[in-house]
Amino acid sequence: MREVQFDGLVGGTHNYGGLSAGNVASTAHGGKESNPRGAALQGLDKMKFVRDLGVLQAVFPPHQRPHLPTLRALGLRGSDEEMISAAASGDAQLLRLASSASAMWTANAATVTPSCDAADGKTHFTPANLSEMFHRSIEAPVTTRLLRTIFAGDGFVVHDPLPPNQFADEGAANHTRLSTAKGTVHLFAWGRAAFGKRAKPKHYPARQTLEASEAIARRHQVSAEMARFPQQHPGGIDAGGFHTDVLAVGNERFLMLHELAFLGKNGLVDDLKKALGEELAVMAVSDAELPVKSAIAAYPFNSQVLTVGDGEMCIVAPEDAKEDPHAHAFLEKVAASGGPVKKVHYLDVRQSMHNGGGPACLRLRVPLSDAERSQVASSARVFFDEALERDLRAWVEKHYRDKLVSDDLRDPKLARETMTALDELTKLLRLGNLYDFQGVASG
Ligand code: SUG
Repeated sequence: MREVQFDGLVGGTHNYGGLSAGNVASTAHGGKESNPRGAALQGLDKMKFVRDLGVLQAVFPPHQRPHLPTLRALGLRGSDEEMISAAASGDAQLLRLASSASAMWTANAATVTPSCDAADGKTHFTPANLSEMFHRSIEAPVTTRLLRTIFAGDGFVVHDPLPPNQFADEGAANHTRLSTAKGTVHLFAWGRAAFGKRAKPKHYPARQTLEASEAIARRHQVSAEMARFPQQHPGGIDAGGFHTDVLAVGNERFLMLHELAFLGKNGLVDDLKKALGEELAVMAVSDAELPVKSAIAAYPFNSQVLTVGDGEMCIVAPEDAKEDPHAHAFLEKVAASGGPVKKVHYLDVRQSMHNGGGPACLRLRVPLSDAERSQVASSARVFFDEALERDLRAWVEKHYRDKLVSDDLRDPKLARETMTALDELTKLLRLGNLYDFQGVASG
């Protein structure tokens, strides 16, 4: 088994819409100018960096934005241009909701269970319904279609997204797989219980429900011995830790976490040590050492922890974490601790960070065996080799704007530009028709 990092290509409408309550970067940057081309190139630079570490890297395409079928579903009528103009009336909220490039954060695309952990021996995917945030909920149908196109072989099961609301699901951002010689544990974390009384945050929304996490473990056939359902700390969510991966990250025999990542952290760590043995290396940090404010602003936990050879690991962190003294000191301490992580690399993904998405948000981890990987490669050109990198850079340079403010979303030419770009991209990636504007029916 080797893990493939599936990064989301940033979409041509990447903008700061201020759409995600509880995500402090999204709120703080709402209305500011964005740079879609710069954002897409930062994403490609990260993919190249990760590939050059010897890690398998692949891409998912962006979604169609503005999403005209959504505008139509919300009662707008007429030509594309007329709908865009109607959606832009007033404070243009409908247009912003339909225009977010949020599918770039593929950690929220799905939860993935490797075939070695599922009772039926298949790789399971549940596309996230993202039902807590309207602008994200509209990603689910295209994500499902995309996963079914890419993972079409017999060894894969792509489920339907869970039903919404009480089964609100945010995908792999709340899921962590840990594994040692002694065993494997899946942490299916959640922020609120839809039924029954549990602690909840006071200020910000808790997005994922316990019921959703339990349903995923069941449909993915993860045994009760392997599954754990820790709760995100309500205080962590209220500080801006809307997803688990904002305050914790794990990989194989390594876990690093902030004290406000999970409720009952100490009990959880004890339980993990029991299940996984002394091989498990845990780096937990207190709020006194790394204030949660720094963790939220600089995203040291929203890093990729990558196995780069012979069990050795490195961390790919956002550059912001180098600039924050607390976050920097903590990451460097992790690398010097004698544990599996030997080095921290800092990359600039600020265009994404300003919407609350660090390196970990930008990728979906898909562990695949050689045989499973060959089933993927035969149907689509998604593996990020040098030739694909060259083609994608040229594609971005050709189609993307380098400046976008809220008012630009009103420009019907922008919608056309993105459709032209995506039409070309589906050919380049050999994905066939994927989008509604290509004649594929919604739903
Ligand atoms: O869902 N931001 C995303 C960021 C997702 C981060 N993902 C992980 N932590 N895995 C979100 O809040 C902001 C869009 C805007 O405001 O324009 C946004 O959707």
